[in-house]
Amino acid sequence: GAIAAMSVAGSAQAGDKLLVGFSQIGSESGWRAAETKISKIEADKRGIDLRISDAQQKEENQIKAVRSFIAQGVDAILIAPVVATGWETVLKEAKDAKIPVMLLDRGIDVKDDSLYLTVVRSDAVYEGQAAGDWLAKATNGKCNVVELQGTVGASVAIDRKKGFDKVVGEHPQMKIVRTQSGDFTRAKGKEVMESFIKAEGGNKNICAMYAHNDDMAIGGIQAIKEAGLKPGKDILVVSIDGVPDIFKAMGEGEANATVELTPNMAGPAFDALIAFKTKGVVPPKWIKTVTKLYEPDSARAEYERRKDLY
Ligand code: GYE
Repeated sequence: GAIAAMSVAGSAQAGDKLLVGFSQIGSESGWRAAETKISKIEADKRGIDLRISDAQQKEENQIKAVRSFIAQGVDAILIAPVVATGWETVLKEAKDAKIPVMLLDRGIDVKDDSLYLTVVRSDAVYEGQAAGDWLAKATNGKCNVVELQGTVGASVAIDRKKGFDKVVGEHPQMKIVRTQSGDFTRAKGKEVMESFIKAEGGNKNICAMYAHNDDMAIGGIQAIKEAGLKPGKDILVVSIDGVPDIFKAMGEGEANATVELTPNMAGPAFDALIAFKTKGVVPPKWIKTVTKLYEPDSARAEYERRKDLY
């Protein structure tokens, strides 16, 4: 409340700190690990006491964590929602306890959007579209694509598919020949890509691999290599996140483009929370972060810029 807000303004006294609980999804990707790391740094910068709970990819664990944060009487709750549905009940509990909830990096489907204060996330439909536009341009709109989808039911997987599908729909000779979830992990990305290559008997019918995140792309690159093919050449590689390892792969000619989104979602959330608590400023419902596509020309420099941050 008001006392906590004062400490944020600078009159630091033990016990006055804002206490924030963060239900994090897990550590499925390099992007996720970076987000967790940066959340701690951003909390420290603002004198916020941040408690992070790792849900290991399970919504039921997130619901338990939220209930535990409510019981602890935290000043606010951050949730990176693993899937979009199933949040109404627990968010109602937080609302009844007058604890503001802020969503990070993924959206949710709820009828009543007063169940959360704001969501800080990028535009994932745009990301899918940017990846698709890049590929359409690189292939003159003629390409058979295999798609590695993110976690089933995650807003980012749904949206990154939607954006990409839109571009495919605009190009009669662009087609998604196979699509499956690789759950945003390297290991599953590799497994799924192996099965795609096997099913297609090599790369005859595959022009490109589109992965909903870089980690799955990196797993997929490994599968392409093990099949005796050249990633980035025999099969083009386009993905989303902008983690150091994909810039490395691009520098080595094994990946062709990545669509970067910032892993600093907590910083803007904390700023909005402080403004809300101290001045009653109601944030916009969606705090949109910036997205940018990178190609191999800048890969080495971009790798250097990021390698210590992640
Ligand atoms: O792109 C992926 C992670 O929700 C934006 O989740 C996030 C996504 C990110 O596992 O790597």
